[in-house]
Amino acid sequence: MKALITATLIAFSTLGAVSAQAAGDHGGHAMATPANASAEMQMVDGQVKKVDKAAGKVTLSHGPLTNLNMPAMTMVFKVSNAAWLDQMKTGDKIRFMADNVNGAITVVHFEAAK
Ligand SMILES: [Cu+2]
Repeated sequence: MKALITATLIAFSTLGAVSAQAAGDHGGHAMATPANASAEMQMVDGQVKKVDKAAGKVTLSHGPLTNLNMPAMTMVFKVSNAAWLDQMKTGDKIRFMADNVNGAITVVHFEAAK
């Protein structure tokens, strides 16, 4: 019993230390990290690599996603609106916003690039 209580206390005190860690150290410009990261969500360029309508997912090569602290890369996203998958095909250039929705990186805004 005593051991269980101790373990719980350690778990709680560790949590605080982890969430205090702020990432986003991008050289030159000093950028404050707001508590609500979605406040700085912005449109990002992407290119469609693969559309998986059955899974409701799309593979995009994307530029840096500053709100998610993610560098440019190619990865799989969920989409918040499955109808967007009908408007995407491999090779398309798009503009989009992504956010972390319940632990899944999700395209939350999409438009075709002009
Ligand atoms: Cu990524």
